[in-house]
Amino acid sequence: MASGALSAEPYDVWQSHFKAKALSKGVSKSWFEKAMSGISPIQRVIELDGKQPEHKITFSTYKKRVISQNRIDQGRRLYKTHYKILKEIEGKYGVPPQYIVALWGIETSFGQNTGGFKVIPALASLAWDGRRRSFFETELINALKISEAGHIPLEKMKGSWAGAMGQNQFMPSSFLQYAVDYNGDGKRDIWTSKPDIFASTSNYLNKKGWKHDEKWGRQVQLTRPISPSLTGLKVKKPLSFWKNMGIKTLTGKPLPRFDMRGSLVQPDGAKGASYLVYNNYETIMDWNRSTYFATSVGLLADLIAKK
Ligand SMILES: [Ca+2]
Repeated sequence: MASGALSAEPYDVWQSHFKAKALSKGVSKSWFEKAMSGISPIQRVIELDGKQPEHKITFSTYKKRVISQNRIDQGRRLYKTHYKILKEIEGKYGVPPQYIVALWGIETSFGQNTGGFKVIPALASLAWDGRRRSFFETELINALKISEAGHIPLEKMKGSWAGAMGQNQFMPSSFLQYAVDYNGDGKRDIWTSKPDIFASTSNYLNKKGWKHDEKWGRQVQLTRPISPSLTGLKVKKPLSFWKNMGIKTLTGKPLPRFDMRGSLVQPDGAKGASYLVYNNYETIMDWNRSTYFATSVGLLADLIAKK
């Protein structure tokens, strides 16, 4: 048994119970036997799942790490390289290219770091281990369906230790709901096809409510202190309200007079940077429920699109 594992049940016993579930959800017997043959729990995956969360770093430190100059430069280059297809995809899903490139950069360094774990054995390890069994069993059934449908060969179906797949790190459930075969070859290939990767990310954001004519938010300047009770995503106020509270743009200009509501986010508290964020920010948080993540995607997107 892998060290640190929670499961009291031998792997084979779990797999035979799981097989009945997977077959009842529509995975064929022959595919299950092919895809699940020879799997034994991956110790590294169990270890990573059991790791205590790291001491929380500040947003300021996180931001330096995630929005490095190298990443900005690469993002700008790739934005130009793929601009035509990204604009075409924007026409269909309404998400501007810079956001797609920023998410791609932050998730996998533009596809250079997609995770080296085979998705099905990794998910099987997590499902057997049992810390979040029902979640991982569902994701494993979804992964079996995706592979059975032929979107990607088993040996190329790779992702993070926790099952986030391909260049945009979709969990199998997100893949089934949002992945798109944009290049029309019959496969939804988020591992190697740029059109499929970009369109899948765009489709996800579109379905989660992306507003084409709005930005994500912006860094702002506070000209006087604001009560902590007014900060955070639960408080949504019209821009005129924030203007009256003394909030200006970073360069000291008045906030635009759009009829929009926003929230004031201070990832490092009142002493750190302040951001006024809109609807699209919360759409990014549907992707990853972290203000660090969402703010960085927005900032990187702005830097990538900057002329
Ligand atoms: Ca395709």
